[in-house]
Amino acid sequence: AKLYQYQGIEKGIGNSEYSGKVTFGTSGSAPNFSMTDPTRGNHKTYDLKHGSSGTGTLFTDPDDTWGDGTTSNAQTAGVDAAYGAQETWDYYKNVHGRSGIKGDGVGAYSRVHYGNSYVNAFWDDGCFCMTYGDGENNADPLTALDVAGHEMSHGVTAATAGLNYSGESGGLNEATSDIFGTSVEFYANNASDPGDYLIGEKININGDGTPLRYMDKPSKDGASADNWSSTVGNKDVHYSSGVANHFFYLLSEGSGAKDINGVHYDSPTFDNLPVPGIGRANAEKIWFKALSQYMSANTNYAGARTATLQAAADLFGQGSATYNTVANTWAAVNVGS
Ligand code: ASN
Ligand code: ZN
Ligand code: CA
Repeated sequence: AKLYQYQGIEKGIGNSEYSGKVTFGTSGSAPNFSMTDPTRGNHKTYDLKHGSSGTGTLFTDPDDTWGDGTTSNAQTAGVDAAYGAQETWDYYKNVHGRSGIKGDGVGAYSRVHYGNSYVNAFWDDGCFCMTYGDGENNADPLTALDVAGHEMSHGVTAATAGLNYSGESGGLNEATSDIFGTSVEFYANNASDPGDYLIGEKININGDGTPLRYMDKPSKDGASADNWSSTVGNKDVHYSSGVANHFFYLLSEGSGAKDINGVHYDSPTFDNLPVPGIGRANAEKIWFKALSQYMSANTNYAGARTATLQAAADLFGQGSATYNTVANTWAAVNVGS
């Protein structure tokens, strides 16, 4: 057996742009391999070759070694997208016991090289697929791990709470994608892209290397809300998400200054009272249970508070220290009872 085969399951070797050298699920045999992952719902990765419709062309390769780590090789963005889908699948399966986006073992698919200088990525429930542009001047594809986890998590939200994509529920929808995109990044434990509470830190989306969003203090992006107010639902959903992103950071790590994987955070609280944090793993469990069992299409921030408290009661007991910290952390972002 080849070194990169395990019990007959093909493993491609990928030279990604953002995650270094990776192994990922592929199919076939020499000289006809394809970017189809039989162990994860047959997720497939396609090359749109700058088109903007249809599925494009399934990536194929003669020797199962893909990409060269640069954008001049069209396969490279495919490697990042396939690896991101793989790690996101494994995260939901191994951490939350969910097999695929709908929990039915069915894989989505990914499309890369969408359009020309397209600076976005998106999930589309209609095609049950995610799509990635190549960024400004086609120089920085939006295929980093946290972006892939973010987009695929829109599929999970659609299949569970179904949070409407406007107002406060829209902010919760966006935050859920940032929360689980970040969780996937930590889960993957990739040396080239270690976990952080920043969104889009690898894709140079602002042209100066700064991230797209900051969970410890969302207002650092110049537009996101740190705390709830009665008008927060009027903001774009990528900014009203700040309240829940801030909640998740505080619930995971606690307030104040902290360094994690070489990144400095300094998270304030609305009332200036400190909160301790319960650890990211517990925060993820609470958010996932709240999303999949207690939130629905019109859940607002007050409803998210109730949903996470119900989840915390199920997991840790009503009135437990963890339960009380969830309540205090909502107060720390100005969401009260
Ligand atoms: N990348 C964006 C997102 O996933 C696309 C959008 O605005 N829906 O939120
Ligand atoms: Zn989103
Ligand atoms: Ca990140």
